Amino acid sequence: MAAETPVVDTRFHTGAVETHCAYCALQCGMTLTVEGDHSSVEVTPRDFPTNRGGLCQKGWTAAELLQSPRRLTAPLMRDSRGEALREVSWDTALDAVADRIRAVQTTHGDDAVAVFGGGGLTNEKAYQLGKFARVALRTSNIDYNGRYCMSSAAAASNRAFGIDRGLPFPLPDLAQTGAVLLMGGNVAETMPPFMQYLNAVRDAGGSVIVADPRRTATAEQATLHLQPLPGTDLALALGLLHIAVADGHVDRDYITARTTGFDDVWRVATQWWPERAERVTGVPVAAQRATVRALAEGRAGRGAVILTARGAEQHSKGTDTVTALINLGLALGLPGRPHSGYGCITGQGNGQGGREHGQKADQLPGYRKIDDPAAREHVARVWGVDPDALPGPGRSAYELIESLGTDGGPRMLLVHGSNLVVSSPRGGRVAERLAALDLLVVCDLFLSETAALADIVLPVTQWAEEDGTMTNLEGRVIRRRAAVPPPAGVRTELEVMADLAARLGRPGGFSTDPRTVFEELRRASAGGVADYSGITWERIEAEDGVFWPCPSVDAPGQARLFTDGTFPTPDGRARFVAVDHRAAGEDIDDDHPIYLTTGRILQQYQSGAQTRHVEALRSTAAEPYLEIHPDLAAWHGLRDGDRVRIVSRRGEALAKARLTASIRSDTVFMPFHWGGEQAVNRVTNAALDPTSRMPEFKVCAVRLQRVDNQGSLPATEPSGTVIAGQA
Ligand SMILES: Nc1nc2c(c(=O)[nH]1)N[C@H]1C(S)=C(S)[C@@H](COP(=O)(O)OP(=O)(O)OC[C@H]3O[C@@H](n4cnc5c(=O)[nH]c(N)nc54)[C@H](O)[C@@H]3O)O[C@H]1N2
Ligand SMILES: Nc1nc2c(c(=O)[nH]1)N[C@H]1C(S)=C(S)[C@@H](COP(=O)(O)OP(=O)(O)OC[C@H]3O[C@@H](n4cnc5c(=O)[nH]c(N)nc54)[C@H](O)[C@@H]3O)O[C@H]1N2
Ligand code: SF4
Ligand SMILES: [Mo]
Repeated sequence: MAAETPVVDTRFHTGAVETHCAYCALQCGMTLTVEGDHSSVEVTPRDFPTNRGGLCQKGWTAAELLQSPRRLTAPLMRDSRGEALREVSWDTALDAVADRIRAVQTTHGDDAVAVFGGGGLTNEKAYQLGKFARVALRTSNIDYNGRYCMSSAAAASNRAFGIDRGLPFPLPDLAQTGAVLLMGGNVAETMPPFMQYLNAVRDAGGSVIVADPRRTATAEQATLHLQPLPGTDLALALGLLHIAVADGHVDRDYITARTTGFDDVWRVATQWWPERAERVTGVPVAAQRATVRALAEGRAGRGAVILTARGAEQHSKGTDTVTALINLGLALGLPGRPHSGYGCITGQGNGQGGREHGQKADQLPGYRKIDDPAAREHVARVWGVDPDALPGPGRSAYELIESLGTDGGPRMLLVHGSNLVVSSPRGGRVAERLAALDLLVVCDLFLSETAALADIVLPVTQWAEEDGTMTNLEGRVIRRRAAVPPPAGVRTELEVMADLAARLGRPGGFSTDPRTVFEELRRASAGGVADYSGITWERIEAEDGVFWPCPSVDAPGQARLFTDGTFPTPDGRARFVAVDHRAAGEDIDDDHPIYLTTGRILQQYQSGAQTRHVEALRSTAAEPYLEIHPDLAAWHGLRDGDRVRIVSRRGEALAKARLTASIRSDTVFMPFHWGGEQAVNRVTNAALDPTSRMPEFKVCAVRLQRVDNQGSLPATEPSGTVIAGQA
């Protein structure tokens, strides 16, 4: 089966290849040592500025992804739902996809074909996917999983600073600061090598303050742990600003010289006296005061930094929460000072670059807005098309999913780099919408839960099988290098897009060479906020990565933002934006009396589609648990290890109870790395942030039921799916 010879890059480096990890935004530097026949690949950490020789367990074991027997190596197809997927040739699969695109668009219009991308794709693939959607498919309906990730922080940063880059400085600067307030991040599990920078602050006598409803491994190592109720960070931020003003810590000169809008912000914060903030958040007044004092002392010395991660951001008020924290930072005069400012810890490997080059519904390359006529003109010229032919803004990720198969909604979906049936909120509804499609096409490495639902599955190259660039959490553009050839039968997504565009007879030029695509990306991004035009692959290699914005090949990229005292806004000033606290999308009641929050554990990555195939990770984290306070457990008659059903107004999930006094007694926590009945997203709430369209992954109301049946949870992986044609 699948007899054609794949088009593979033959320029594979042999021996030791310097590259970066397969997974998260820290993009730890590692060397892959490849045996001559590519039969074994060894990982060793490199001394790169983000990891300085450190790796987490996922990084150490990442090479297992390259040799997994469960890797997809041939296109799969079925003619009707209910039939098993069978192996087919690339020509059969691509002809079928192109035929259906044509048929669906003829009947239902161009927008009836939709695309869902991913923040793990290289810059080249993300850029090409945005272009493919607008030029080859002519659809406005493209969005991606970054909408679930950093969209709230992105919206807030753009609103305040006119630019959205994860960190405003290289990560090692963080170690030099005097105080860090980390709101809703558990980096000890999500980016372990990051901890060295926080611990350096603490060990030098500075303050590290972590706000999390759980006393996480990160909070354990902090100097102060604030333990707010999920969904109340906005009230906490307002309370902190109130104290900053009342106790005389704000920087009046900075506010006058560099910002606008403080008075409106203060009018709201006057209402948030510390006792009121304590009542809403549960954070004692003394701890609030200590937090503000620590930030003010840090500023007076080496500096102070406010960081947010998903705990504060993944809410229906995530944008306003981040805004309130930026307001606090501006009032203290932090952005632009040495080792100071606001930063968002981005998430996926290319979470930063993935949101700059056009796979977002409202965006064109270079972080341009798709409804800006000048932006359309510029990008259309690079693409060789008429600006009027470019579609306008499309639907955001979850709204796109909700619209699938509805009247006027898309009839066909192409997925590139997301296991969205596991990772989207309100999973039951998501599965229903996917089932209503005429055709679901998934490009993946593995038969993920989403791929298992597809009509056509296309096996694509991964990580160490391809060349390209990624943009890490610092805004540093780095090189991903091909170390091993892909298995026979696998193609790159650049090839898939080129093949489909050719079959559709659509213009624009879709190169299959990542470097050629990067050269085009440079031109397309030139003059945009995220300007990559001065970045070349050679510079990246020579300079340990290049920071954007980088508009000139003759000048360094801008590693540190705002240091000249101005901001990339029309008047050069940062903008305070007045926001007030509001309740979460849903509150507890008699039927659903407990708060549920969700997140990550060390050993698993995202939907688990990759890490559940790595034996060392799978064996140490085989199934989800529900973190629950012993008092709450006693109330439910639950003992450690008992099976428990988590029930919300939308659905239910299964986990094993893990009793721990480290979590608030009104809140339970469950990681989201598993599918089927073990998917916590069957329970979560799809309430969206009105600005960023971020779903509320981090708080909803549930009740718990003890399940009598003990032992392991039922297996949920699609590994049992029998594929016709495979032994
Ligand atoms: N091991 C591992 N590492 C990863 C990933 C992974 O899946 N696994 N994914 C990567 C990606 S894409 C991302 S986005 C990052 C995410 O990195 P993090 O943001 O660090 O990860 P989370 O576990 O989602 O959330 C962090 C913390 O928020 C807390 N929290 C929950 N609700 C609230 C709240 O209302 N307020 C506050 N203040 N805190 C709250 C949770 O208890 C949790 O400890 O991790 C990256 N790294
Ligand atoms: N309850 C809850 N839900 C959440 C979150 C939460 O905190 N709580 N966090 C949200 C966040 S921050 C994120 S980022 C999302 C992530 O959730 P997903 O979007 O599901 O991310 P992954 O599980 O990483 O899925 C990536 C898929 O792409 C495949 N893949 C890897 N590389 C490539 C490639 O180059 N090309 C292609 N085509 N495929 C590739 C992988 O095998 C995998 O199947 O989950 C969100 N969902
Ligand atoms: S912290 Fe992130 S980039 Fe580093 S080894 Fe772990 S998963 Fe890979
Ligand atoms: Mo993420």
